[in-house]
Amino acid sequence: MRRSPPRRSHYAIEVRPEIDNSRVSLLGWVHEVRDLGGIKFILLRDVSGICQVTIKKENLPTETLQRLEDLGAEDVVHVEGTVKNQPKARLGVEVVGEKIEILSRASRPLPYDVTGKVPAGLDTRLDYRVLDLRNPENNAIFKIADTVLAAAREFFRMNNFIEVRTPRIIATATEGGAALFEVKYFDSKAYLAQSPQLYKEELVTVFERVFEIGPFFRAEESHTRRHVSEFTSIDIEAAFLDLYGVMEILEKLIVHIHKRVVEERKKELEILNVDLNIPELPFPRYAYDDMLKELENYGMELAWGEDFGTEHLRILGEKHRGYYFITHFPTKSKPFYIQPCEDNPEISESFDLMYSWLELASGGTRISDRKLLEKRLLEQGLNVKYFEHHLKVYDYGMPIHAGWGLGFERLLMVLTNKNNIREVILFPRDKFRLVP
Ligand code: AMO
Repeated sequence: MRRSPPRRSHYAIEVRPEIDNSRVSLLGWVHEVRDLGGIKFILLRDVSGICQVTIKKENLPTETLQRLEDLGAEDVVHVEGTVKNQPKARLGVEVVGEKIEILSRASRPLPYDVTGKVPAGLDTRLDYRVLDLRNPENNAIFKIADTVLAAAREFFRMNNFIEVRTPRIIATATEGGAALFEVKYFDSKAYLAQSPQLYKEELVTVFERVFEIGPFFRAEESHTRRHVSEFTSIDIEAAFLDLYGVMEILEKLIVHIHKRVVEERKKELEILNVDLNIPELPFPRYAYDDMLKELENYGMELAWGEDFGTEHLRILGEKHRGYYFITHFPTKSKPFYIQPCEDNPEISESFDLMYSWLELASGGTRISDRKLLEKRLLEQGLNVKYFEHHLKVYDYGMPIHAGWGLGFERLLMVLTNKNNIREVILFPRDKFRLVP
């Protein structure tokens, strides 16, 4: 019969001066171990943090002593002992261990130093990601990520959005054919979804306000610090709103997320050395044309209609440090489903949300008229036949609607002050990385 796992009485973070003299039972990993003559100093790490355990060898039976001699980093241990205030210890407290049990041994030598004392490049870190994530700084990112997702869901519920799940295996591209992953689908072929775009639009005819949080796929050829092949998108779509309505929802969501992260993840922000301020509402809004003029002032010409390249965004980001919107992009630079402005169809009811030079989200008012949508598909060289199923929905009562897609990992980069998107993805995927 298998022995039941030992019981934990406290997490490492709960070992505080207030519980001086209490008996505790701890479970976790050996973060570091030092041998100072008669005493073993162990930094014991669990999901909550790290606490110091000291074990006087003289108190231990010979058998335990022998097993303890080669205790090493990342061994899994169970410690029982008494909390003692200790001014010399980190956090002013330690556990005087009376019993220690080694539950699992890690191999020696480990290929990677979890404490971060031996610096490693990002590629090496990602090769040993599970070890890398045990470093408190790296796992702090994902505790913040957890809060961001919960805060987003909470915000959407408060604003009458319904969470939906749309297919990942699809028949037609929506965001441009180039970045599409093809998959063998029984005897034919299919694609991995680049976004929930057409489905979320169709669903506003049922639920009025929908949101989806999930992975999407782009066969990104360019190897940049902000693109990966699999990313998480936070998407909304809402009936009876235009771009301004959904921009307001987006900026309020960002503020709500900031508030929750500041409230719930103080320790993690400290570990990451991030001083997070709650941004002020409303976020500044600039038209695409204004941005072209700004670039011109910096001596950077960009032909009207062209999308901003990294070099342009870097310049704009120098001046605009926080969150801001760029609105009214040229229609030809945006996907077919974006509504052209009535008074000037060359310009569209579109926007991007930026943070400094980084694009975080894009969205806009959608075309809600079938004829216009067909025209736009043709203008973009797409085959109307492939969109027949989608176009039919427009015959069943399609209200004016708008929405956006927010790159979850890009937002995390901002919140955790990381400049490579791979740092904020547990197991990133790009052209050069498919394992681990
Ligand atoms: P777009 O293609 O601009 O718009 O994507 C929306 C947001 O998703 C993030 N993103 C990515 N993040 C990491 N790696 C990638 N390869 C990647 N591609 C996109 C970005 C981007 O701003 N359907 C529309 C949205 C809408 O209009 O509702 C769309 O997909 O943060």
